[in-house]
Amino acid sequence: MEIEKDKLIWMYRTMVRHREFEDRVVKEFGAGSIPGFVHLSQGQEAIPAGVMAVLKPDDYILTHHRGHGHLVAKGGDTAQMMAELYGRKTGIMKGKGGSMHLTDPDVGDLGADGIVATGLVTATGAALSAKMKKTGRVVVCFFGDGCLNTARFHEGINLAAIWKLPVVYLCENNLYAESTLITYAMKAPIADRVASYGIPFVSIDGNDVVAVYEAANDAVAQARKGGGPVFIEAKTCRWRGHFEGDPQETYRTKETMEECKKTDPIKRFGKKLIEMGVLTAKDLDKINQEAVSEIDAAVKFAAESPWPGPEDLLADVHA
Ligand SMILES: Cc1ncc(C[n+]2csc(CCOP(=O)(O)OP(=O)(O)O)c2C)c(N)n1
Ligand SMILES: [Mg+2]
Repeated sequence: MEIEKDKLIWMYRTMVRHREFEDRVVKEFGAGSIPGFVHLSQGQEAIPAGVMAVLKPDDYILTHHRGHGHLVAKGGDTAQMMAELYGRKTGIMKGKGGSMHLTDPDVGDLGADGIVATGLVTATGAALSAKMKKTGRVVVCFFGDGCLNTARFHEGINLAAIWKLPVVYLCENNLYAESTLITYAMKAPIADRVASYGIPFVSIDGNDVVAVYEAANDAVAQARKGGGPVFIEAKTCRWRGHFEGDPQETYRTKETMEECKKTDPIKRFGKKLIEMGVLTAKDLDKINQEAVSEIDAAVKFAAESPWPGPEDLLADVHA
């Protein structure tokens, strides 16, 4: 499949911005500037970049606790996102949601959720609304392998399948749910489980942004033309602990983690772009530098922003 040059460059830049945002979060969290829990997705950058390169601005996504990259790729403002992680009033959710609940309906991100697998039912609802209102929108639901054994997985996908809703289920299979290896939690292959819902299943290398783009392109096209849901398994690797501070040594070895880092989707795609003659090494450096400047500015904005005041306590609270 031929992918336009601008799109290839956009995907590279998006992965780099995602990585830079999170690398900086590691530092700021370590320095004590970011409160609460933080879950990072370094190593998984090809998935949001490849999918979002296919979606239209008003298509919807649902994400999860590891959702920084999805919002970066969907068009979220990194300064407001960083301010949200800092818990500041200027944050994308006025400092009340934090890292696990980044949501920005203005760019079509209907929300992340700290409750595992919530997005699977919300996405089905969003897709039902798109179908009933004939908006032509497609919904992509990002979720982890840890959601495969929840009731919401069954309820969400089954309903979308029988009603032929315009939704793509994108399983980011990084092999772990916290410390639990997928082979411990699940006996049947994912493909068999999906087959029981009667919808198409495709499994791809989720660290290859072009493979992600191509799979998403086919799935979104099928959903948009009324063909119903598609399930994509994107195999990937979580570079850091389940949460920042997770020591990991009780459930995976140093060697496993080293192996995992060999799959760097950004290095791999950068090399490919140079080979294809799309960009030079100098161009890649420039993109990296621009991302560093963007995130520097985001951190400065967050650090200088005010905290919410007592007057904000009951605002946006509904009874
Ligand atoms: C309903 C529910 N059960 C348990 C948890 C605790 N928990 C948080 S993340 C997580 C694992 C999620 O794994 P996965 O879906 O594979 O996503 P990943 O963290 O690998 O990105 C669990 C069990 C939770 N947040 N919500
Ligand atoms: Mg997982």
